[in-house]
Amino acid sequence: MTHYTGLINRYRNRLPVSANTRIISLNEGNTPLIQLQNIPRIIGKEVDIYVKFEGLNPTGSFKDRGMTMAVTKAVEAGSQAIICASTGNTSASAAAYAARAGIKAFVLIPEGKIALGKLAQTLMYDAKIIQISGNFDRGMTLVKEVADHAPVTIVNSINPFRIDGQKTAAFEIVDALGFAPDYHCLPVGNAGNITAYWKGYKEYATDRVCGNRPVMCGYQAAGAAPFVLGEMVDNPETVATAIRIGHPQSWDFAWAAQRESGGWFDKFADEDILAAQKMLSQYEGIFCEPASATSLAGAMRDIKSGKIPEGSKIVCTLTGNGIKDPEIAMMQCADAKPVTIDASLDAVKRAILDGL
Ligand code: AN7
Repeated sequence: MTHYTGLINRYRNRLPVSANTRIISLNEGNTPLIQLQNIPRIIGKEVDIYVKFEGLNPTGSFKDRGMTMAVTKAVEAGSQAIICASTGNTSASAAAYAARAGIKAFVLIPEGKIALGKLAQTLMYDAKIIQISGNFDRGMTLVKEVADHAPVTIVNSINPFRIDGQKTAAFEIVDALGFAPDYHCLPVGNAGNITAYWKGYKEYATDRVCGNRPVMCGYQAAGAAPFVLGEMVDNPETVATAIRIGHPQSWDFAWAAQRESGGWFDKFADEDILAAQKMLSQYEGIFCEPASATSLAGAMRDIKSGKIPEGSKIVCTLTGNGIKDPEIAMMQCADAKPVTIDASLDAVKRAILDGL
């Protein structure tokens, strides 16, 4: 048994690094693929649903896969600073990997629209946080402009090394199952991740590591659903702040993934997203952030309708950890406040009897 040292070392022969490259890693990747046991029964269909729990990466989201590559290559090129626009997770990840590398991270975030945990961790990693009175899309535009005028490397997913790192999630799924799933469901915001998964699955299929490729199903929040509407959205709104994005950068790549895989895009009301997040916590013991639950909301709807037929093997990516957004969780559980009792044996006994 060798010590796991991150996805670049694991998939080195499929990534653009050399023997001399200094790898900037926090041992990201190698996340669990967990088969759901109760939800298929609840929805009453014979399907195998697996979740790829990316919330167990070092900073709590899938962004770490792309960031280990992007920061490794930035450092290799001699960069002293990285920059990104973010709805929260990219900024947290960039900040952590910059800290690890000993370089500076500048992050542009929409003021008041970042989940509390993401802000807290980004502060702790000591990034230079620049809040803007505008949304992610505006931040992305500014980042692209400023990179022409300042010595900073962009680490948003327009950086192709991000996509290379993130494609390893598809490798891990195939390596774990021995085949690619029939359907791969994931939330879509800036559309880097759907691009990366499709790249990974195609690469493995081309090299005959697996014989099949999944149908790619991209799910969005109803208020931020440019792929469902077929056009950019200027004022995206959703409770799932991670995917509050109206002008996705990987527009053409995501459409190619949909077309080539025979897949589709769909959208979900905030209530449906939050209901899926609660179900996953309550019935499976898996706490993801709201945006991540969009993948399960989509899978459940399409399984129930038969669009995804019985007998299918389905993987849902859970992109981020629920602990990142404690305010949404407390809001969801507002009616389930803890009971407060006397610190006596009798009172505890009564509380247990009441709760059984
Ligand atoms: C939990 O952090 O864009 O479609 O700036 O944090 O690849 O953008 C986050 C995106 C899904 C969407 N789930 O992925 C950012 C950012 C979570 C996310 C997405 C994000 P992409």
